[in-house]
Amino acid sequence: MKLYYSAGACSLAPHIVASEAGLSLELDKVNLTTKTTASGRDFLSVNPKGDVPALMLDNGELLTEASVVVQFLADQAPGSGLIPRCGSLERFQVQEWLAFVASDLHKGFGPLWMPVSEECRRMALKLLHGHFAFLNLTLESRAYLMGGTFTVADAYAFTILNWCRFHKIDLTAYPRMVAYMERVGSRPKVRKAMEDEGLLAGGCGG
Ligand SMILES: N[C@@H](CCC(=O)N[C@@H](CS)C(=O)NCC(=O)O)C(=O)O
Repeated sequence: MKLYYSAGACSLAPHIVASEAGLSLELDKVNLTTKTTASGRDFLSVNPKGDVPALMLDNGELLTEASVVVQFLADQAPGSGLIPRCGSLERFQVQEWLAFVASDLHKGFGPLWMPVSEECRRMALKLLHGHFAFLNLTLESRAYLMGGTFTVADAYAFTILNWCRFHKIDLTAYPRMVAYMERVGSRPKVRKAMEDEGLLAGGCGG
C-alpha cells in the first residue's frame, strides 16, 4: 500500500494508524501547491480531488477521506485494538468521533490556512475554542476519546489538534486537552510516524 501524504497534514492520521498497527506503508510526499509527488507523479491523476490522504491499495484501488482510510487500515490489523468490531456500538461511537473530528475540528481549521479577513479568522477561532472546551471536558474522565484505549479517532484528533502549535493558539484554558495531546504525542509509534514526516524537528503542516 502507498500513502500519499503531506508533512503534518491530515494524512498524518493514517500514517499514525499504520505505524500503530505495524503495517508497512510506502510513502509518497505530495506538494499540494504544484500537485506533484516526490516520485514525480501528477497527483491529480492519482486523486482528482487533489487532497491528501490518498491510499493506493495493492490492487490499484484508491481510498480517500481521512476518516475512512484510518478505518480501513485499522481493519487490516484486527488484533491491534485500534478500532472496534464492525457493527458493534463501539464501532459507531468511534465513527461518531471521526465525524466530529472531520467536520468540526478538521474543517474548523480551514479558514486559518487561508488568507481570510481578521473577522473570519476570529469567528473560526471562536468555533474552534468551543470544540476545545468540549474536548477538555470529555477528557476529564478518560485518557483517550473512547476511554482507556487509543483508537483511530485519537490518531485523527491528535493530528488536527497538533495544528494549534502552528497557529500559536493559546491552549492554557484546556489543560486536559493539552495533557491528552502530550499523551498521544509521546506514544513511540506516533513519534515514529511524525519523525518519518520530519515533524519532530519542529515542523507542522495543514
Ligand atoms: N475531505 C478530505 C479533506 C482532506 C484535506 O482537507 N486535505 C488537505 C490537507 S489536510 C489537502 O490535501 N488540501 C489540498 C490543498 O491544500 O491543496 C478528508 O477528510 O480526508
